[in-house]
Parts: sequence; C-alpha cells; structure tokens
Amino acid sequence: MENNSKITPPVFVTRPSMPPYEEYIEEIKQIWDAHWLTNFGSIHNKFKEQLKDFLKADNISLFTNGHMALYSAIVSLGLKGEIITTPYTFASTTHAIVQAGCTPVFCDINPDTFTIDTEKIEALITNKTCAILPVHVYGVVCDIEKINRIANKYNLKIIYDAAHAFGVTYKGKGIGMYGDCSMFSFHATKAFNSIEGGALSFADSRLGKKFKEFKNFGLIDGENINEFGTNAKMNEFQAAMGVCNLRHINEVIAKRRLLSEIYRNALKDIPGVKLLPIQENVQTNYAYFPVIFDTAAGCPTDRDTVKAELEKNNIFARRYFYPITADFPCYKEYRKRNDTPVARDISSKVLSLPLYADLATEDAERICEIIKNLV
Ligand code: T4K
Repeated sequence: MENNSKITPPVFVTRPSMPPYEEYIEEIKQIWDAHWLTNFGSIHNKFKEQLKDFLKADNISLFTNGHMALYSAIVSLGLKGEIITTPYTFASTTHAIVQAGCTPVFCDINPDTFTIDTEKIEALITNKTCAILPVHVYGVVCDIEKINRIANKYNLKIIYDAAHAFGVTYKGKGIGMYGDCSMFSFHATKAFNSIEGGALSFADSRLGKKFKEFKNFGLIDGENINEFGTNAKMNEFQAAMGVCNLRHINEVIAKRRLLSEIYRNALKDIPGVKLLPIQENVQTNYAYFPVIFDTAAGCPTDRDTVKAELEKNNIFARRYFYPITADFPCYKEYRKRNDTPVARDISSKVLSLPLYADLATEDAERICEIIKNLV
C-alpha cells in the first residue's frame, strides 16, 4: 500500500467519547464551589441515581475502576475457594479472583459466543467451588438461564464481569439484574466512560452497605472498622464526566451501531471469517467489533497479516484478547488443572477493529477495503 493512502491521523482501536468541553466545565464548577472532591459527594450520588435508571438496575455502587469493583464484589460476598471463570478476557478478571484470595478454575468458551461454555461448567465443580464468574465478553450475553440453573443446583454465587456490557439488556431487563452481582467498567476505552470508573449492580440491597464500607477502608463511621477494607471510591471529577457522558450515550451507541453495520455488511460473507453472534432477546451496545480470521476454515489470510497490513496504513487494531489469561506465566499453575483449547484457538485468530463514536464512516469503509483486498 502506498504511503499516501494512509489514514491520517492514526486510527486506534478506540477513542474515548467526551462531552463538549463547556459541558464538563459547567458540571465541575460546583466542585470548586463546594470544595468537595471525593468520599461520596453530591455528583457521585447524582451519577449513581442516574445510572440506576439508565442501567435498569435495582442497586448500584460506584467504584474508582471496574477492576476494584470486581475485587470488592468477590471479597464482600465472602467468597472463599474456587471460582469457575473463563480465560478469554482481559487480565483484570483473573487478577481480581487471585487478589481476593480465591483460586481461578478455567472453563473453556463456546466458539460461537466466546462466553463460558455452560456444557463444561459442571465437570469443574468440586466441594471447594464457591462461585461462577462468567464474562459478557464484547457485550455478548452469556447463557444466563443455564448458568442460573447450575448455580442453584450447587448453591453457588454468580458474579458477572459485565465490563463490556454497559447498557445491554436481555429480555427487556438490564443485564446487571442477572446473577448476584455484575461489574461494569467505565474506563476511557469503553463504550461509556467516567475517565476511569466502575460500578456493581446487585440483587440483595443489603450488599450496598458492605460495598460502601469495603471501598472506604472498612470504616463504618468516622473511626470504627470491623472488617478489612480498601480504597476504591469514585471521585467527583470522575462522576462529573459520567454525568455528562450519560447525556450523550444514546447518540454514541447509535453511531457505534452504524459503524458496526458497515463492518458486518462488508465482512460477513468472507469464507473463514467469523463475526459476533446476533443474539435473540438482546439489545446490544456495539462495544467492540472482533473478527476471527480462521485459515483452517478457509480464510485466505491470518489475523497477524491483517493486523500488520492495517498498521502499514496507520490503523491500529488490537488482539483483544490474546493471549488468554491462563497462558500468562503467573497463572500456569491454574492452567495445569484443565486446559481451554477453544479459548486459546479463538484468541490466536481474533482482531478487534477500531470502533468508537467519532470514527468516520469513510475510515470504517477504508478498513473493510484493506481487509477485503487481503482476503
Ligand atoms: N474485565 C474486562 C473484561 C475488561 O475488559 C476490563 C478492562 C476490566 C475487567 C477492568 O476494568 P477497568 O478496571 O479498566 O475499569 C484497555 C483498558 O485499560 C481496560 O480498561 C480494558 N478492559 C481493556 C480491554 O483495554 P489497554 O492496555 O488495551 O489500553 P490502551 O492504553 O492500550 O488503550 C487502547 C487504545 O485506546 C489506545 O491505543 C488509544 C486509545 N486510548 C486509550 C486511552 C487510555 C485513547 O484514545 N485515549 C485514552 O485515554 O487496556
């Protein structure tokens, strides 16, 4: 490809959605007036209420980031022992389990949905299993009914890593209304951001007090502590960004949808190319656009060739998620117990294409053209 055909400036896998500058300044002005920066301020409280509405959730607790929210959920639910999860995810999911003193037990994924393969969960349950921690990866909804049945049968808790599933609904209900608890990430790279940030949506309202204490050093009042705690509070600047971005979220999702449709229409009929499933009963958020380039299934080119060709054109797609977390050296002990060949296979073939609200449709079309020239 000639240099002069490069897209300029570079296109990255994502770019945070931001409100108009003046809107954010207006929102944070009250922080100067009040001199209240963190520790459950008024913008934090407002953001929490607005999120409850938008996410169609009964209970919400805000955190400084998604990772600390997940870690806090595992500790606050009193989980000890083995947690069945998938390694086809960002490092955070496995790290949170280990950080909370539990043992990750890796279950393989379904090759069509990339989420936990529910046929393989029961074989991994032992008398030490305390929970299932599935990931709604890319915003694809896990097999919720089957996971519920297994959890009920063996009396296990369910915590969903819903980092990618902001605003997703299943059967008309907010995705955070399923399981005991769900974690959302509001990191800059996500479909919705509060700079950094995260939230737990949870079923049992009594957990709200536990989460609040845990993320504030375990303090039950100004001085007293009964239980171990950490610091994982969301500050007022984060909450202000969340409040502003929430005003524009429907528009952002509509733009992401348009771009996803450009990609899907251009790439759907290429042999050996697999795209995200379109799920019944799911209102998605178009969080990511992963593409599986499967040479074994007839794709004329492999993932890394596509990635390199895009890079020659100043386009930086990412291998979300490669490697699988089970293949990180720090987790080899856990991998030894049982392998996850489907997850590893998908991970070696996946490339997430640039997707964000400000991406020009011409750039998405150009990306498709480069890929089609290769295949
Ligand atoms: N569970 C799952 C399944 C997750 O995917 C994540 C996070 C978590 C849990 C934990 O949630 P948080 O604690 O993060 O709330 C990124 C994000 O840091 C991470 O939040 C995300 N998943 C993961 C999938 O992606 P990197 O290392 O790929 O990010 P980075 O810095 O390379 O950024 C990617 C691209 O985005 C850059 O090439 C340019 C663009 N970018 C990035 C930032 C930070 C911008 O344009 N502006 C920015 O401010 O991890």
